[in-house]
This record gives sequence, structure tokens and C-alpha cells, in this order.
Amino acid sequence: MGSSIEAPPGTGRHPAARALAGLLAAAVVLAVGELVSVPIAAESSPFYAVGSAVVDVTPQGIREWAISTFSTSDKTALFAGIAVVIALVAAAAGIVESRSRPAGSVLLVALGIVGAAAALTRPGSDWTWALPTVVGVAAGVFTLRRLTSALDPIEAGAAAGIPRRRFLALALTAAAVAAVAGVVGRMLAEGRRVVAENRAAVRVPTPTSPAPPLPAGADLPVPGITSLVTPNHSFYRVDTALRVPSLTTDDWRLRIHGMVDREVTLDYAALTARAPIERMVTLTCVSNPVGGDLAGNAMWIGYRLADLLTEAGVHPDADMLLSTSVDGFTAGSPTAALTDGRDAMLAVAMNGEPLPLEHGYPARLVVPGLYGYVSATKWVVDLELTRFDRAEAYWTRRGWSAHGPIKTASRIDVPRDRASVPAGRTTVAGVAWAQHRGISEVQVQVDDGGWSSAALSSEYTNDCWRQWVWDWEAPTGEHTLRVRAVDGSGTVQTGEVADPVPDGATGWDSVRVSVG
Ligand SMILES: Nc1nc2c(c(=O)[nH]1)N[C@H]1C(S)=C(S)[C@@H](COP(=O)(O)O)O[C@H]1N2
Ligand SMILES: [Mo]
Repeated sequence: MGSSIEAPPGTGRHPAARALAGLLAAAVVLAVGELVSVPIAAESSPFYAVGSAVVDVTPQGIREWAISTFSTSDKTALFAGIAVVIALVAAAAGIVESRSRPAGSVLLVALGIVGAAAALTRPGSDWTWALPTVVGVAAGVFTLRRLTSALDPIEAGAAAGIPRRRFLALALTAAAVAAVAGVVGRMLAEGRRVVAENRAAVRVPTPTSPAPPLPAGADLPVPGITSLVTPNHSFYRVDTALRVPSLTTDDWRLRIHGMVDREVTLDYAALTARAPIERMVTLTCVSNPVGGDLAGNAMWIGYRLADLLTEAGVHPDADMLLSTSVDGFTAGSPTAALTDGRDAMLAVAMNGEPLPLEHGYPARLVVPGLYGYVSATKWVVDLELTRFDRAEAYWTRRGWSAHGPIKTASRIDVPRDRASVPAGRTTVAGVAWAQHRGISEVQVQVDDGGWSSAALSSEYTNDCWRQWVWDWEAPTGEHTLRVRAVDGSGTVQTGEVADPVPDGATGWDSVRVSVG
């Protein structure tokens, strides 16, 4: 390719090298797309999404022909077919790309639009499913521009040997990037698939201590209000995991050690041979701002931590349980909060399913009344009994408080902030929580008027949130609604405004509405 051949009009020199540049750029698109798809969903990778979309739009007759012609390898044939089309377009993209005429980049972007459209139309997709294609195409265009400009005589210099050396170095780099991204992406996706299969085969234990039945009126059917139970798919997620750890029940072990009489190590079978409890508990993140939605309520099944700690025999001066996840996150919980009779547990199920992978599969801690960062370790594998004056957990090292009891909070769900409502009777509603103390009253204030008591949903347990509803005779004009709760001990939620750092936000949630 070093010898100077006459290039066809409109294309650069070295067409074979340019075609190779296009192929490498496409490999980078697919491999980076594969890697970025891992934390999102396997089906969001551009290659897979296009394949699935092609299957969906292929007329039944052709599909039957493909199945009968390629028998069970019809999927392989399909992917091979797509690969050939991509390779042809990519080679063409390389040939027509030049420094002055980025037509090849435009072709890659066009391929990207097809990939993103396919991903965004997959069932269950959301906007994030476009990211693997978008990031992949950006990396691919960058690769294509670098490689082809190395072949451009203006940039690379006229001497034949120089562009060849430079091009080869760049091409090898692109190939290596594509290979590493592709292999790592495939490996991670495979880990996730293995765990998903393991989870699908896990049986949710039948609680020997089931949750009490829900009283009537515990979940009010008010439009726009937060439902009593948060479905798993909309449960907030907060963690430091760049990718969800892949931990199967076969690999899971829990070690209880430190200031104990006897070290205990459990595998999943030994854990689930114990008596499970079922309890509803509302989790809250310390980072939740006033009025925010980093809180969710679920029915958990798990094993009482107090019992596991008794088996190990906790030393009386061990005031901290330092829990560690398989990916190295740590939380420090006061031993007292785990042994004072509340239903602190090592949970394995959430709302009737094994824990979702994102929520700590196969086992996590749930402690009523403590913020997640000091208690709710997901993918938990290690419990060390220690002391607050000896150990520091993940977020405490980063400036957050060592102790994190949940502060009393209340939120207005309807009307929404800046909503317009017609004058007259309007429903104001929301939720309030003060886990393990319970909510005894919720009060609403209009502008600077007095505080009125809202109606409350029936209390289920004091470990979960409670809905509130207030009927407002709304007068015309601009108004501010405020809410505050009174906890089970009679303490009124403070109106003093504090940031989430270091131990949780305070202040009253408010909305502004225009009535007219
Ligand atoms: N392994 C691990 N567990 C973790 C965290 C984490 O970063 N890693 N974050 C904690 C925090 S800050 C919160 S608020 C809860 C959130 O739990 P969820 O994602 O199931 O809602 O998990 C806790 N458990
Ligand atoms: Mo959190």
C-alpha cells in the first residue's frame, strides 16, 4: 500500500488501507458498545439490538425459510448476515472518508442511528439504551478519523514509508482497543447471565414468621400518592458499584468474625436452613434531599441478624457491626440497633422475588431506622464485630457521620410543585416516615396560616412509611403548601434547613401552586 497508486476521484490513496480503517472503526463501535451495554442491559448493545430488531421485522415466511435452511443455527446465520452488511458499509466508510470529506464518518453515524433506533424500540428499553451505540459510534468515528488522516498525504507527509508506519501503529492500537473492550464486555455480560440464571432457579423461602396482614386503609387509592409498597423496578438504587457484582448463591459465603466467641461461616444452604422472617421496611438514603425520592418501601424476607449474632457470641464491648460487600463497600451499624428487638435482617427476598441483582443479590442487610449508608450493605459477604473507635466505614471516611439514624421526614406528592389547580376542593397528599419510631400525625400549612392535621393511612408497622391526605378548599391565587410530621415519640419534624451532609437533610417540604 506504500506505492503510490492512482486513487479514484473523490477517494483518498491506499483504498485497501482505508477499507481496513473502516473495518477497525466498526470493530471499535461494536466492542465499545458491548462494553457500555453491560451495566445497562445485554439487549442494549447495538449488535444485539439490531439482530433482535431484524428478527422482529422479518416476515414470518422468511423466518421459516431461514430456520429450515440454517436449522438451529438460524441465529448464527442472522448475526453473520448482519456482520457482513456492517463490514461492507464499514469498508465503504473507510474508503470514502478523508480529512476534507468526512463522508465515512457520516456513514458510521447513519449505522449508529439504526443501532440506537433498534435499541430504543426493544421492549423494556429506556433512553439509556441508546448510550452503548452513541458512545460506540463516537469512539468509532474518532478511530476512523485518526486512521484515515494518517493516510492523507497532506497530514502524514509525502514520504511513503512514514504513513505506513504511522498507520500500522494506529491500526494495531485500534485493533487492541476493540479486542480488549469486546472481550471484557463479553466476559462481564457472561457473568451477569450466569447470575441471572442462578437467580431464576432460586426459591423464595417461606417465612416461619410471616408479616402481619395489612389492615384496611393501609394503602390509600389517592391519585398521584406514593403507593405503600414500591415495586422492585422503581425502587431507588444507590451504590458505588460501577457494575453490579455477579455473585451466585453457589459462590456466596458469609463470615461473622472479629469480637465474637466463635467465628461463623455460612454458605447459602446453611443460611436458608434457618427460620426466615418476613417484614415490611422502608429504606431511605441519607443523600435524600427534602422532598426527594431516595426512599422506598418493600416486603423483605430474610434471617434475623440478632439470631446470627447470638450464634457467634458478640463481645459486650463490640459496639459496631462492620459489614462488607463482595466489591469492598463497608457500612458500620451500631450493634445495639441490631439486637434491641427490631427486625434487622439479612434479606434474601424483596417483594416476593429473590433480591434483584441491583438490590444486592443474593443477600443484603436491612435495618429499620438506619440510613442505607450505615446499614443496608448489598452483596454482603462479611460481618465483623468491632468498635466505632477502631473502624471507619466507607462513607464515614469521606466526611459523613459515623452514625446515621433516619430523621423524621414528610413529602408532598400531590399537587406537584408549580402545578395549576382549579379553585375549590383539592386533594393534598403524600407520605411521611420516621422508621422504627412511626408517624403519629402529619400537618399541612397553607402560606403562613396555622397547621392543620391530615388524615393518615392505617399504620401497618412503625418501620414503614405512612400516607397522608388533606382536603384543601383552595382559594384563587398563588399559594405555598408545607408539610411536617410528628413521629411516634411526639417529636415534631424540625423546620430547620440542613443539607444531607453529614447525617441527613432536614426542613419542611413545600410546593407552590397556582389556583384559578
Ligand atoms: N454494596 C453496597 N451496598 C450498599 C451501598 C453501596 O454503595 N454498596 N449503598 C448503600 C446506600 S448509601 C443505600 S441508600 C442503600 C440503597 O439500597 P438500594 O439500592 O437497594 O435502594 O444501599 C446501601 N448498600
Ligand atoms: Mo444512601
